Amino acid sequence: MPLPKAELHLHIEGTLEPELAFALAARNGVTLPYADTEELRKAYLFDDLQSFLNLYYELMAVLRTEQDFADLADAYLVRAAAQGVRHAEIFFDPQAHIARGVAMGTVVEGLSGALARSEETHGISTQLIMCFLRDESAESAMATLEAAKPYLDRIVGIGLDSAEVGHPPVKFRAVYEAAAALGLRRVAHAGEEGPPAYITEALDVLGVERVDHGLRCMEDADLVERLVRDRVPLTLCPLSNVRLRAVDVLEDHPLPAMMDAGLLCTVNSDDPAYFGGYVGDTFHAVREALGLDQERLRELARNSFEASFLEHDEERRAR
Ligand code: ES4
Ligand code: ZN
Repeated sequence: MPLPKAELHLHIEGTLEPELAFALAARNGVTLPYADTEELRKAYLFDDLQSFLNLYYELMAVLRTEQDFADLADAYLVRAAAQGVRHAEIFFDPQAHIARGVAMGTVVEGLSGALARSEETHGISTQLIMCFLRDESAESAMATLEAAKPYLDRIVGIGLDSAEVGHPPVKFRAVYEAAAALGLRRVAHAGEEGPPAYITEALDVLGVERVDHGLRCMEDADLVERLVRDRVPLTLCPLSNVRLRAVDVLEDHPLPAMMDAGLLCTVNSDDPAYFGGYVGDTFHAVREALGLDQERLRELARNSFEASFLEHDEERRAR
């Protein structure tokens, strides 16, 4: 039995497996620039975040209808259930779909339709977190929040993703303020490729209650002290860090040092179709590569519930 866990850093578009991509391409009459799944898999060699994002956005062309988004979410939930996931807080990137002519409503109705059946079918409670693309403008983010207003009953919070360097958190101050006023929870990717100052800024300017990645906090001792003191959760994604070359090899990942420092670390899969594993696979990989013992793995699983948006009684039921 895999450890019960919550997954807090998962881009639903990053769960698009090659087989489903080709099936949806056929269903929608979309031509992909790859002959077959084997050729597509050969493209999964990345130099950095941007080289991954190029493929990630390209493959989204196959997602067109409500049913496509529901099928995508269902496929993820089946895999997540098998890996011990009891609760999932799921990112989606509406701007990447709206830019292709797919309406906000199509995306949210499709995803939320599948998620509404998840507790019963898969034993997984879920939340949706809407992310803004930080390499798009602040105005576009604000328009996206506006477009989401009819659907806020199905969106627990907002996040910030895509190309980090050159797009500091402060660029999104206004939209985070507007989201807070609407009662939305706030998280942001920071310190994946960007500097530790982006983590500090996400806390101070955007008011985030959880930091996605946060890997590079280790370069700033004062920041580490603050994150430990305030028990700010970090949603680490070790397999992603290796594939996107933020760390050379998994054996060099700072996760053990981060746990030793007292940081509230969680382990997540990010874009599991692209980075070689779902969250249970990730637990297995860090155990093998970093020599984490069972107690440490249990601590990571416990942390995932503490860091989640579940209330305490829901949290107890989930684990
Ligand atoms: C992402 Cl690994 C990562 N970083 C930033 N943005 C993303 N969107 C999807 N995966
Ligand atoms: Zn991510």
